[in-house]
Amino acid sequence: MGKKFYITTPIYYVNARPHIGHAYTTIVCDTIARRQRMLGADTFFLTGTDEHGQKIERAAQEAGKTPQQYADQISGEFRKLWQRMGISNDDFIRTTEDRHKKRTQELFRRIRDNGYIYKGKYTGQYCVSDELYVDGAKPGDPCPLCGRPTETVEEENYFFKLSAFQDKLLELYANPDFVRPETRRNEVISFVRSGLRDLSISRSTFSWGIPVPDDPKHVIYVWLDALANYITAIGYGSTHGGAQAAFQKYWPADVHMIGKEIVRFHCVYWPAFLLAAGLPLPKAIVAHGWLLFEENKMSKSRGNIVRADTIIDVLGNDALRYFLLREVVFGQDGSFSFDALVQRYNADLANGLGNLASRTLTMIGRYFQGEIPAVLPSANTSDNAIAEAAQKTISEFNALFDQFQFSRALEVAWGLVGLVDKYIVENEPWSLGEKQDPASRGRLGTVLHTSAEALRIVTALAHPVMPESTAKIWAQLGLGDIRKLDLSALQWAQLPAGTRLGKIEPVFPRADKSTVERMQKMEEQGRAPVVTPPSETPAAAQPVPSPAPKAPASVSDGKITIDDFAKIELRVGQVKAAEKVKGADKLLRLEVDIGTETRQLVAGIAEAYAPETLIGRKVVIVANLMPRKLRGLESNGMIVAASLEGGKPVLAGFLEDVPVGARLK
Ligand code: ME8
Repeated sequence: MGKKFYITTPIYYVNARPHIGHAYTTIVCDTIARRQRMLGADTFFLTGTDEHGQKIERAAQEAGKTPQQYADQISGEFRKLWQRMGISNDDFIRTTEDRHKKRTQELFRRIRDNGYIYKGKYTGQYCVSDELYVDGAKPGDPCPLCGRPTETVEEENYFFKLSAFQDKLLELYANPDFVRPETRRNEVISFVRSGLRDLSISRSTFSWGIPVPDDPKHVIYVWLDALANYITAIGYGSTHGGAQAAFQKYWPADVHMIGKEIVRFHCVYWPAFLLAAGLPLPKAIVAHGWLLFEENKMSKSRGNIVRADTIIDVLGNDALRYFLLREVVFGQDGSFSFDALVQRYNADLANGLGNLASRTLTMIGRYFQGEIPAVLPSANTSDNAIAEAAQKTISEFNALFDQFQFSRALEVAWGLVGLVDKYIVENEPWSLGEKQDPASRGRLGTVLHTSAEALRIVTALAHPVMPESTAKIWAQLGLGDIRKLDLSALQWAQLPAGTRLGKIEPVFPRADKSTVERMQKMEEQGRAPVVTPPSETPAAAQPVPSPAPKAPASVSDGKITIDDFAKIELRVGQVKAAEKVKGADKLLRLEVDIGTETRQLVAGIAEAYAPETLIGRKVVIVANLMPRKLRGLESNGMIVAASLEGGKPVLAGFLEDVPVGARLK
């Protein structure tokens, strides 16, 4: 066997039901794990739930349940969702499992035996929401991570000699791959440089946790308990031979994937615990940004969550996976919106890959009775250009993917889809198909073979991202089970002529206008009814996936026609009233006169503009946007602003005076 690959997600707290923020991390890891398996690595992918601590104990109390009952319920929801989403995790660890408790105690013992634990008294501030000791804070101070008020804790605790590891940790960060991306690495370095105090690693004023070995009045600090999952799940501390072998094989982890808010725990505490225990360190800790919804981090406490079920019910698993990897620039925050999801789905999947598959395969069906035709040796430069572009796509895609640049990698692969679309339009196979002379037949075969080969390559590359639909396209290409593909050997000119196509069916039916509204309604109602995904609706009800090769399809290279633009109604409006939206730092509620009526709009510009400065100001608004609810307020249109990376939005305006209601065109 070649190399091994071990990847983990954070283990999620069971105080809240899963949302697409959790799904994002899990999908990213699933995609990486699938790709590693296809490259031949002996892969282990771990996820699970974090079930101890004061935060969970309190959430259970509020729900009128015991912590165990509560944890069982929510952990079950996570597991069920991952199954539904086809997540390929090799194990699911719960910190309330016996195996985890015993092995975590073993880790505690080992650190203690190595002389890094002592008893002391902690008096200070604690944030229950982040389960964080806030060093140096005074009563009433907010938590530096979440901003909530901290609580004063005064108790006898066990302390970990974190201060002993300051220099060693700084040496570790010298390796640029250890903490990624760079911004997070710098953040960690400056935190550690500012000085490390010893860390309390037990609590003694509540009991929902793993007892400290030989002193059961204390429970182990929930972050030590939680971080230990990465080694307990694969057998650390077990006396069982099989488990020990698994630990030897898979540890250290190749990637701990996390959200940026838990960098400190993973990049400072965790390596220090491992160093103290004399264990090898993970190879990389990779932190991604947040998924935002309605301008804020999606989280249960803000109440602005979107559940994965809603999207899966309506557009399917692969649409969600593709959207999150393509739309969010990995490492940065990314906004989620149903509009953007449906737009991407239609542009890249229905009209992009789906249309390429359906037109290529339909023509092979029609002109070659469903058998991949042979390529004739040709001096035609357009064929060679596709071959070269495809080879280049493979190497660029792989390099970008390995650097966690998923969005760029997909952009590159879809660039090939665009090129092949253009190639088909230029070579007009539908005209060649009408001629019977041998030269036209030969040329037709070459064009369709070339298109099918490029389709095969994009499908193979996209498989880890969209396992379900690419498996379908692969089978339609007559290539059998895509899971048997060795991705490391993928290259141009591997499609055998004479391959019989499978049954051709649309893979990404177009999402119609009502799709956004349907998903919004499902979220508003809170509980998503299961509706049939478009791919499973009866054939008669399905939108036709443009199989008609007679007319050249429009080339989707990101350009729109003047008619497309005309659909957007941009108007001059004047702000009549403006106020902050309660509980949302970035939102303003505006009343805007657009000539024919005064509209209510909710805009994410509160950090850039004080409400009173906007009164009377002329702005540009998108007047025919479907209404949507933000923070319970209906927003009827969108204000146009330049959006600056890392900066504040700047409103569009006019140098000359313009009448209210004037249309921009
Ligand atoms: O922190 N955008 O658990 P948690 C992107 N139990 N990712 C998000 C997200 C969002 N809006 N919301 C959540 C914990 N996540 C601890 C971890 S690990 C030893 C213990 C993802 O339930 C992201 O990966 O609060 C984030 O780090 C994680 O869920 C936090 O999950």
